Amino acid sequence: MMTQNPQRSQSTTMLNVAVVGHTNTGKTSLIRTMLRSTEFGVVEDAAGTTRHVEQAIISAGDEAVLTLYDTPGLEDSRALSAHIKKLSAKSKALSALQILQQFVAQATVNDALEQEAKVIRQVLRSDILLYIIDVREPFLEKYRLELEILTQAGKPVIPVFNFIAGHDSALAKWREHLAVFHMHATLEFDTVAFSFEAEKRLYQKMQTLVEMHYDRLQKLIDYRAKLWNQLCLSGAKRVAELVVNVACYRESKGAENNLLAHSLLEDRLHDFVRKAEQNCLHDLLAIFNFSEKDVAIQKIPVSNGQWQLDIFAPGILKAYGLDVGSAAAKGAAAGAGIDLVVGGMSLGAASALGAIAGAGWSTFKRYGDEIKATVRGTKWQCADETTLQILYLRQKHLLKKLMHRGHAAQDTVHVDKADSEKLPASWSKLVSALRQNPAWQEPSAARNSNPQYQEIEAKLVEALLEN
Ligand SMILES: Nc1nc2c(ncn2[C@@H]2O[C@H](COP(=O)(O)OP(=O)(O)OP(=O)(O)O)[C@@H](O)[C@H]2O)c(=O)[nH]1
Ligand SMILES: [Mg+2]
Repeated sequence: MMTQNPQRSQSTTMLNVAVVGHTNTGKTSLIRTMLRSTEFGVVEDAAGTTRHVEQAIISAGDEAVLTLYDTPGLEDSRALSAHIKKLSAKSKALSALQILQQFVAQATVNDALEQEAKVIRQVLRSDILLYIIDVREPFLEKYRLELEILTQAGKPVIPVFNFIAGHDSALAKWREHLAVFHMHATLEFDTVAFSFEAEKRLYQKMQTLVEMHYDRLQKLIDYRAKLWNQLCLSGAKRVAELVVNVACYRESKGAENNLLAHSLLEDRLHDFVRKAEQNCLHDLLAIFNFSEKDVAIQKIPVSNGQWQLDIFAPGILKAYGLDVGSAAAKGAAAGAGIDLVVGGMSLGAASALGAIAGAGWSTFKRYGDEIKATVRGTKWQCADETTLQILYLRQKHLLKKLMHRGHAAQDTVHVDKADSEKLPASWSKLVSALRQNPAWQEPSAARNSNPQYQEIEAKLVEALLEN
């Protein structure tokens, strides 16, 4: 719980935050990532994309805490600076702030500096400025002029370094230049590579710069942290549900052993697995607020709501670093994703027969279906080990990507490549327990309150969220 600070009188009004900077530095992108929405504004790799000031509210639950103002990028800093210098030469009695006020008051529509006037107007109305920097750019004269003008407004400024991935030395240089402007409280916030920590630090910087809003910002930080944890947990639970859904799937295969019947069963199983994975993908995107539309925009390797690399495609085992020479991969069902077994998966044919011979009532109750199946010669068909492994690894990878993907990202998510994802330590045990409980395939009150099920789900979720 947050603690009230009696020493500070706290503001009850909204905090107004202007996002400013040179054109094409990622201002709109930053706001998208902060809002976790791709709906806000227009993002484009071109100067002058944002033409008007646009606003978005950030709330802690139903309490609105701050308004973010997206502003057009500053383009002609040189002309702006020259114009402002001319104004101050004319009105020597005016303070630096009054000069800016005069500039805004005099600016007209179709003025050459109309865009710049919109920015400065918003700067003057705001409590705090986020100055977005593309660190790949050298510290040119135009940036120095921009900073001079912005600081003239007398508002606290948080320089935000964008495009930082792989640009350490450029970042260090920018720090040095900003120090000359007494700006030390800088922030690294890559708008395409989201990290909750960076978001938290941004609000913490605001807290130190505008103490009046300290408590409400703290409320916001706590709220966002809770929300973030819930989001990650929901994502992991959804993937666990997929693993359960597919691992518990089984279909009895009649005694008739013709090829046609076999291939129909195979198709059914494939369809089932594909659909299950597709539903999970859809839900994960929704949980992290990436819409179906974003799938196209964000170039996730999915088309028509399906993974581009089919789960049963040749080569997928290798892509996931799974042992291609393994028995499962070499067996009759290689690439088919099918385990064809007589009796229960866990028991195997031999032990199932053994169980019939010496089974007590409790064994029969538990494995009865398998035993009866064995007697009747029924075979069960289930998704094989490798299919389950790929499902898990692929979704774990996607989950991680979505957790760290800013809503400004427009590059391709490579989820089809092997990464460093690993199976949970107790994977085989978990899977075999699931296979023995086909009734768990769909959610039910009985399943969800079953301690063994709960333990399996918890282990899957924990493994999915660990780094
Ligand atoms: N790689 C990378 N690209 C980014 C990042 N931030 C923004 N971009 C890209 O940079 C371009 C400009 O982003 P915008 O958010 O439109 O920039 P802006 O500052 O709002 O631009 P104007 O409105 O024109 O002033 C887009 O193509 C973004 O996808 C980043 O952190 N990394
Ligand atoms: Mg913009």
